[in-house]
Amino acid sequence: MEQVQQILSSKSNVLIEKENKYGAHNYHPLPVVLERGEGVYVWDVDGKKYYDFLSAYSAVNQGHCHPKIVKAMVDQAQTLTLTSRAFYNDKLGNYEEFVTKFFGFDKVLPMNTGAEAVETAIKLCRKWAYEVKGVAEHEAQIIVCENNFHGRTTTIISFSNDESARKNFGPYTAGFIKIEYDNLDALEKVLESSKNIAGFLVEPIQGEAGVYVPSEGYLAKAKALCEKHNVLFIADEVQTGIARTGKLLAVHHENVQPDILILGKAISGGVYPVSAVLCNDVIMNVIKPGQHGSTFGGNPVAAAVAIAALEVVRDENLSENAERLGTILRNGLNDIAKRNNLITLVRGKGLLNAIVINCDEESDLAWEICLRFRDYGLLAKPTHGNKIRLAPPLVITEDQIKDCLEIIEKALNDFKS
Ligand code: IF1
Repeated sequence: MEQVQQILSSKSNVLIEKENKYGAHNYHPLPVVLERGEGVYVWDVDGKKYYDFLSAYSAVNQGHCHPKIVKAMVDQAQTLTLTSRAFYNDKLGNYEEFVTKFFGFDKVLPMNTGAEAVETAIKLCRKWAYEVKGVAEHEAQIIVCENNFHGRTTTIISFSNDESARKNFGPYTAGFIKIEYDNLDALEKVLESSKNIAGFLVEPIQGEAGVYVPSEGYLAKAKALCEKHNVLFIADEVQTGIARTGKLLAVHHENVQPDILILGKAISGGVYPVSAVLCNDVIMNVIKPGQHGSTFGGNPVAAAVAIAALEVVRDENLSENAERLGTILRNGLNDIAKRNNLITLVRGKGLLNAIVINCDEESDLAWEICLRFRDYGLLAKPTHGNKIRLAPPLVITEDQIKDCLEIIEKALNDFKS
């Protein structure tokens, strides 16, 4: 390691110290303090420019501060922000029509965060099991996958197997059966073992687990198995959805239409918390007035923002861009891997990718590499120790990807033994 690591400015240090002193220590951010964003770029408090290769965990697929989305938000914020659902507002119905037609479902239930949308899907699934499928009260089971990530609520962490997400937050919510991801035999076995299975909740690509892409055909076959057993196939596309993987939804790679679709993050382009649960009437109609809701869910700002954000995805062909540039990125990374044995594996789909670094999960090498990426003008973060997620905004261009590949290779070369 010949280069001297970038020294943080005193301005950055003061702000980092403030977060450290006054904020809960529930995160360990990369030391960089951002103050502005535009498209694929963010700038720190000293004016240094970076490529954003995290995209706020795939929330800013449309690029930072997309003018059309920001305008929709500002215009609506100056007109009417919140009514609660005690009254109707003039934006919600239009958004509900737009989003259901966009994704091909009868109805939508609007929420704010990804975890809330997952909770909503779980509640819908259980209620459907009791009221439509005919499962005996309190007996419904939902199948989930090992190494899942669906959010941070008490129920959701109840079926996580990440110790740091779970430990000492019990007692946990019952009613979940965990099986190996990407294992159809395990799924079939559980489906055949009980009449009480209500749903199968799955990420089409496991993000937190390090961008783990399942075998080809897994999602389509899992959907078929669920159909055979009258079990709801619930796709958590909070991270994989909205063009990130090269299709509007990751399940579209296998022509699957889930029974329940969970969306968040990029449905607002990252400007405002918006999430959504979509399904058809036979499921959605089990929820009646007073049985579920949220003060902010479906508010006029969220509705205006989400329409604009989805229009950008469609009008700027972001799925196609993610597909094409994802291939260029992975090819480039695989070329680097041939020259530098620090990369042991490149994986991903569209612009949701990860490189696996040649070290064990406890090593801090991936963190050190991310610090070096930062020094050279690219921001990314390690996940599960030795993997680095590479997920730029989908508006990135081919020239910019090539520029980024040079940065990545230059940084990795500093660590070559
Ligand atoms: C954090 C990861 C990403 C998600 C899926 C639901 C949610 C998420 C598939 C909940 C959220 C986040 C949250 C973020 C880190 C992050 C993440 F590294 F943990 F896996 F994106 F890559 N379903 N994912 O990925 O959505 O309630 O947060 O809106 O800091 O915890 P939320």
